[in-house]
Order: sequence, then C-alpha cells, then structure tokens
Amino acid sequence: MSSVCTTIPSALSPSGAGWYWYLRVGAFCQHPIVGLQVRRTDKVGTEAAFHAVDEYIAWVEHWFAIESLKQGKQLKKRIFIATDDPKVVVEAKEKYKDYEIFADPSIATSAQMSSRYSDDSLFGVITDIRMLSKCDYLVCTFSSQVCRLAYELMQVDRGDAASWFHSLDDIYYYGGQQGHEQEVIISHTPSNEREIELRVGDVVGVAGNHWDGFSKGRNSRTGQVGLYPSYKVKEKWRIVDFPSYPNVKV
Ligand SMILES: Nc1nc2c(ncn2[C@@H]2O[C@H](COP(=O)(O)OP(=O)(O)OP(=O)(O)O)[C@@H](O)[C@H]2O)c(=O)[nH]1
Ligand SMILES: [Mg+2]
Repeated sequence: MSSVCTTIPSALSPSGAGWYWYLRVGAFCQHPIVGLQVRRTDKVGTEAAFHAVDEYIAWVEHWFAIESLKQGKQLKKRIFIATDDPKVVVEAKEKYKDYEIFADPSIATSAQMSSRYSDDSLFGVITDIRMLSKCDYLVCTFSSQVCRLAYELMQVDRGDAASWFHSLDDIYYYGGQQGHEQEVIISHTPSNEREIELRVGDVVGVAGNHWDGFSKGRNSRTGQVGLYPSYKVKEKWRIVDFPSYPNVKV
C-alpha cells in the first residue's frame, strides 16, 4: 500500500512485526487526509441504504474547502478509502483525477462475502479501521460498526474528535448503549401527520437524524413517534461521577 510512509519496511505485511508496530504508531506521511469508509455488499438494502461515491466526495470537497481557508493555502486533496467493495476504489480513481487516492484493492477484495472469513481479510479490516482512525476527518456511514470503531479509536488518539466526521446515515451510537435522549427547548406544533408535537421540557428518545433539518424520535410524554425539527431539542446528558481515588498516590 502506498499510503504509508515509505520508511516503514513491509509495514502492512501481517506476518511481519512491522504490521503490529504500524498499527500502534503508523500514520500517513502527508496530512491532511480524509478517510472514507464505503460499506457495501451484505449491508446495502438490509441494514442500510446505498450511498454513491459522489455523496462521500461532496463532503470531502466541503472539508477541504474549509480546511484550505483555515490554513490559508490550497490543500492537495488526499483521501484514504476503506471498503468491502473493490469497485468503489476503481470508480473513485476514474472520476476524481485531481485527488491523491490511497486504498488497498487486495484488502477490499478479501473483504467481500466469499473471502471475508479468512485471516487475510481479518488483518485487512483491522488495518483499514486503524488507518481510518489516523485520518484527519472521516466520511462514512455510522450504520457500520467498522466506521464507528475507527471514530472511537480517533477519540482515544485525539481526546475529542466530535467534529471530525460526517456520517451519511446514522448518528453515533454505541451498540447496546442506554437510550439516547434529548430535551425539548422550543415547542413544536406538527405541520403534517409525519411530525410530532413537542412541549418545552419534553424528553424525546432520538432514533436518527434525517439530515434535512428533522430528526425522528419518540416523545416519552405522549408516546408519539415521528419527525421534529432537530434544532428544537438539546442533548439530555447523563452526568455521572467518576471515582477519583483520592487515596492513591501518583
Ligand atoms: N477491509 C474492510 N472490510 C470491511 C469494511 N467494511 C466491512 N468490511 C467487512 O465486513 C465485515 C462486517 O462484518 P459484520 O459481522 O457484519 O460486522 P459488524 O460489526 O456488523 O459491521 P457492520 O456490518 O459494518 O456494521 C467485516 O468484518 C469485514 O470483513 C472495510 O471498510 N474494510
Ligand atoms: Mg454487520
């Protein structure tokens, strides 16, 4: 794979110690780089909707435009693609000639349904997840655990990566987490039968952001399920005390 520093010898060979070293500290030589995870095969039409490569790139364009302004210079557009569909890499390379695109087609090939349960494929997905986590920004679908895990690792590395991603579908969740609740700050009168009523102080269990200004959820006061304007609620944080172990000397 050409995406890693050339000074790392055989870094991505699963048999070599370099691979483990790479997973711990390895990174892209040149930044910034945006990571795309394009989840296809078994996921599409069962657990998630299809999203075209162009949809991901629209957000990459957006990110580089803002980042170029912030840095005061035109940045080279670099992306790393992780996917279970090698056609995605071919399409991206054909369409986006002005991009520098890093991807390992052999990893994507091994991730397909027929070869997924092999050691090579396992090494491949671990590598992809780690590399995604080392990118400066992620564009992916949070319906996939693969991307959510990359984002979680990003959090470990950076402290707070909350604004370092764009999900084309789900909002972030941790599988098995407690209900995600929001508190109403502005009342809402439904303007059609798909929307629900909100009163200030109501608690809504959010099921997802529809990325058109509306979220879907359940109002725990009325039991109604439906759409509401996302800006009319705020997060209802559960704040817990962490033990501070005052007796432990450091
Ligand atoms: N290399 C690679 N493999 C992937 C990628 N996305 C999905 N896969 C493959 O797809 C598998 C997903 O397996 P599942 O058992 O469905 O795992 P899951 O935790 O439900 O993950 P999602 O279905 O993505 O939410 C992974 O184990 C990989 O084999 C990717 O971006 N890169
Ligand atoms: Mg799955």
